[in-house]
Amino acid sequence: MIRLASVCAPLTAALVLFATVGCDDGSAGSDPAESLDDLGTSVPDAAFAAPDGALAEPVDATPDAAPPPVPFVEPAPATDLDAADGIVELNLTASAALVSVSDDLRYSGLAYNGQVPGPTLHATVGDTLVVHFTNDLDEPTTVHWHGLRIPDDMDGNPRIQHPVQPGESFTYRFTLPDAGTFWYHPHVRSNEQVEKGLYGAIVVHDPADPRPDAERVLILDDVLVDGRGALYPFLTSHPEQMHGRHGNVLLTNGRAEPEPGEARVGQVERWRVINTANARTMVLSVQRARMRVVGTDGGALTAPYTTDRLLVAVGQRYDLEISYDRAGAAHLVSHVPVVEGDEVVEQAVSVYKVNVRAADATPPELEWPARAPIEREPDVDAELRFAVRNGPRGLEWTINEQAMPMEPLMTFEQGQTVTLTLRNLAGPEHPFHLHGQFFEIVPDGRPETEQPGLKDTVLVPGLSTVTVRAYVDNPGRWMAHCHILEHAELGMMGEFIVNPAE
Ligand SMILES: [Cu+2]
Repeated sequence: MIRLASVCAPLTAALVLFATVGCDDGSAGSDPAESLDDLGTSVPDAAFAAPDGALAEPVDATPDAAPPPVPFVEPAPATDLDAADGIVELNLTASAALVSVSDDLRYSGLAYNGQVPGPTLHATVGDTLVVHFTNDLDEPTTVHWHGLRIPDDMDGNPRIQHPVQPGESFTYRFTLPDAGTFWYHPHVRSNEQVEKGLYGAIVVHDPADPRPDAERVLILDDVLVDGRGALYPFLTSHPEQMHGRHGNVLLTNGRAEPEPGEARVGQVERWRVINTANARTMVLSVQRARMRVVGTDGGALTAPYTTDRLLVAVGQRYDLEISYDRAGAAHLVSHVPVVEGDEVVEQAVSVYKVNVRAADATPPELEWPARAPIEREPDVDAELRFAVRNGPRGLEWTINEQAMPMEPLMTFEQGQTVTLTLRNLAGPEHPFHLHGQFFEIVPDGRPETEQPGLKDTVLVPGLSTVTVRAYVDNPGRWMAHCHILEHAELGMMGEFIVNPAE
C-alpha cells in the first residue's frame, strides 16, 4: 500500500510526461534493447545545456606533445577567473530564472549563473577552489559542497554559516582533498531551492586516472509540474510529506529530452552519474554497451565491478566506464515505477542515448588506479533511529525521537572508526547523508548494502537497519540528515561533532 501511494499520488497529481520507451524491464524473454529501438527511443533534437557533444577523433601519440584534452559532454562549465595553477576561481550567482526543460515546458524556477544545472566546476585534487557567491534570490541561501571533506565553516551549514541574505555575497574558499564526482546545492529550504533548479556538478580530476575517449556528466533529476506546466506547490500533499517529492518529468542535465551523444565502436568513456532528485532513487541499467562501476561518492574503488542494475540514491554519485562494443543506440535506462490500472509496474525509460557508429575496433579495458582497502578496526559504536509522527504542521520526521534536533546527535574524536547503525522504524526509505566524512556500507546481502566503495550517502530501506563504518577524520560540526529533502525539511536533520585530535 505504501509503495502504491508513494508512486501513484504524485503521478496522478499532474501530467505524466515521462518519455517512456517501453515497459520491458529486461526480465522477459525479448531483448530489452531491441524493444527500446523498436519503440523509437530517439528523442527529438532539443537545445541541450551542453557544448558540442561530438567526440574528438583519436590523435597520434607524439612523445613531446601534451595530450589533447579529453572531450567533456556536460552542463556548460564554469570559467576559471584565475589563470594560476592550483587555484580555480569563479563567480556564482543564484537568481530567479525561467527554466526550460523542453521546447514546450518552461516554468518559473531558479538558476546558478542563469543555467540549470549550474555550471560544472572542474578542478584537480589539491587545488584551491574560490567561489564568489552572490545571492540574487528574494530569500536566504547557502551553498553546500556535497561530499567534499572541507572545513565546516565552508560547508554551507546554515547553523554555522549565517545564510547569505538577498543581495549579499559570500566567498567560499577551500582546498579539494579528494578526487571524484561531487555536486553543489543550497542548504536552506533545499526542498524548494534544489527542485527549482539550484544544483550543479563538481568534477575533481585525478591526474593518475586513465584517459577515456570522452567523459560525460549526467545529472539525473525529476521535477513535479502541474497540469499547466508550473511547479506543483511544495509540501502540500500527504504523499510528498511521507515519501518525498517524486517528479513526473525526468530530467538529464536539465532536459526532459536530452540531445543524443555520439560515439563509435571501440571507444571507452567515463560517465559521471549524479542523482540530484529530491526523493527518487534511480534504478539504472545500461543497454547496448558495456558498463563497469569504477568510482563512487568518495572516488576510486578498490576494484571496478560490473552489475546489471545500479541503485543510485538521491545525493549519491557513480563513475562508470562505458565501452561501445556494437553499433546502434546505447541507452542509459531508468527503471521507473508507474501506475497501470491499480498496479504499480516498472517501466524502462531511456534517460540518455548515445548513437554509436560502426567501426572495426574493440574497446580496451581501462586501467584504473585502485584505492587501497581501508583496514581500520572500529573503535566506537553509535546508533541513529528514524521515525515519523504527527506534528502541528503535518508529518514530522525524527532522528532519535527528535524533530530538527539542535543538540548534537553524536560526538566523536577525529580519527575514530565508527560502527554506525541506522535503524529505520517507518515505512519510507531514507537516503541518509553525513557531511564532511566518508563511510563504507557493511554488506548483508541486500542490494542496498552490496555497494562497495566510499560513500557519503546510504539508502536505508523502510523498516530495516543498515550499518556503515564511518571514518570520522574531518574535525568540526557536521550535518547528518536524510537526503529526501522533504524529510530533512520536516525534521530529519541534525548535527554531529568531530573533536579535533590534539
Ligand atoms: Cu528520509
